[in-house]
Amino acid sequence: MGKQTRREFLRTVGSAATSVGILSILPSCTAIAQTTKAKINQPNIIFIMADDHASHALSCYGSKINKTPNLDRLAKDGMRFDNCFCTNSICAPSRAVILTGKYSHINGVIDNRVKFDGGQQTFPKLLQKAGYETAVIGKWHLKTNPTGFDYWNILVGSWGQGEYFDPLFSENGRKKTVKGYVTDVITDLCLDWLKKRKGDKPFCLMYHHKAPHRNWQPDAKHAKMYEDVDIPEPETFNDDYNTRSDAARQQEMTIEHHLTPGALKVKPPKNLAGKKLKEWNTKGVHGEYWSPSAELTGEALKKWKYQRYIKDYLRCVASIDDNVGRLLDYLNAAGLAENTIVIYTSDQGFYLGEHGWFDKRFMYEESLRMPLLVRYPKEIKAGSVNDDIVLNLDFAPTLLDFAGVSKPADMQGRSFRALLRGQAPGDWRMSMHYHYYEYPGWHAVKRHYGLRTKRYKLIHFYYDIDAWELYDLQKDPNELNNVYDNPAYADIVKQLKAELKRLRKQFGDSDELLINI
Ligand SMILES: [Ca+2]
Repeated sequence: MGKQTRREFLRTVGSAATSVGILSILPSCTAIAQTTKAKINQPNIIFIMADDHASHALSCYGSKINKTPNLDRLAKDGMRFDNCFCTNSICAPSRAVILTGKYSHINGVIDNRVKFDGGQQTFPKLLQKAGYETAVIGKWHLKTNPTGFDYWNILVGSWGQGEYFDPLFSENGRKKTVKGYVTDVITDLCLDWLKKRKGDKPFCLMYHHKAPHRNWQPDAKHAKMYEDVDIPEPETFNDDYNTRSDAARQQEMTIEHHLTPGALKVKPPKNLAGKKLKEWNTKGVHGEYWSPSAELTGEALKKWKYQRYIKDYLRCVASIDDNVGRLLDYLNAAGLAENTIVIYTSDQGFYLGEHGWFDKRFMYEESLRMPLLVRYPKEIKAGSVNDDIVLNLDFAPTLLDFAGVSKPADMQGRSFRALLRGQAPGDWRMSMHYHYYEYPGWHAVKRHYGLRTKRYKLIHFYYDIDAWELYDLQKDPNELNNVYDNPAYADIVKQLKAELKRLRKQFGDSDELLINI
């Protein structure tokens, strides 16, 4: 490779990426100068977030295993983002990034064990100052009470995860059990709040589902969906991790070995019940499993577990789809659809059997990618698609931009309002930085950080390992072939490492933090 500037290099490595997977059919955005800011109209905002809903379980993203007609309405009437990524693929950290517009090592929530410092700056607080009425209803999961909201009603049972049936809420600090199925209940509470609002302030409602988080309990309405069919297994279901580092081999999130009895919702055989459940409940050890019947072992048992898992996951998604449909119908009926930005996303992606896994955490595509659909008829062309790299880090500055609030200097994301208008700025990012910390911990995914461009992904696993991986997403969209040690990629590795170093410096991440966090 000859001498290139950094941006030239990133353009080169990004230019071929539109042939990756579903991106091959998408138009690429033309970079044009940003237009003059529109006259300030403060639109309403409804920010819908699911928990663990992978983009490949939405039909508007080309799902091969389910249909989501109501969520697809948002894609049909708005914009679908195909390269929206999270900066740390796990629940509480992603939520903290969204609220603050800052990386985990800056906002403090590096993993699910840390309490969120609600005293810090968040975008709902800034919206309040700008005249918005704000509310959060549903899953919060940040271990401290919400701040910056005029009204909050959050799930507090099961350590903040909430229950699927008759969930326990805290309404502005008052605990109350609400009868019903959690996805219906959260939607009912949102509709009640919308209907009872008084005054003429613009509003921002954060409508946060628990589903489809484990343990994937469907409601009666969807309990028999997929009963008579087999859900196809993904292409990489039997990945042998042959070219990877030990991080992939030493995790504990396989369908085959690590789905717990609680997650599968099966009872162990009588003679094993006491021993197994005691181990799982008291130690978090879930390394021993039993067959649903004496005949199922090995591959047959893995297949059975996958069907058991994925069907309940998709049934939970179906309920979200129905309920988002109810909300969209209400917005139409109330005349709110035109001046309300509706966003649908998930705190991160999820493995739906890819690489033999469930759960998230790794920087590989299925958990790195977030679904992101945005509808706002006043500025977004119906049915549009964007493949620029946007991040959960950008949500706060984007929403502030719509509210006419300048981005605070310490906020690390960038508004993608111009992308929503179909006008990609010429200097939009060509790469993103990722960092996962929760190790040692649940599912044993080793600490790692990395860089993703449109074509390449470079990952460094560290802590009790020192291993690099490189994937050429153009040639290897399923990330099965680690080419880090392939001499043909030596130049690419060098340049990607330089870019990774630049981004880590820009965002205040450092080797010192790797040791001290
Ligand atoms: Ca999650």
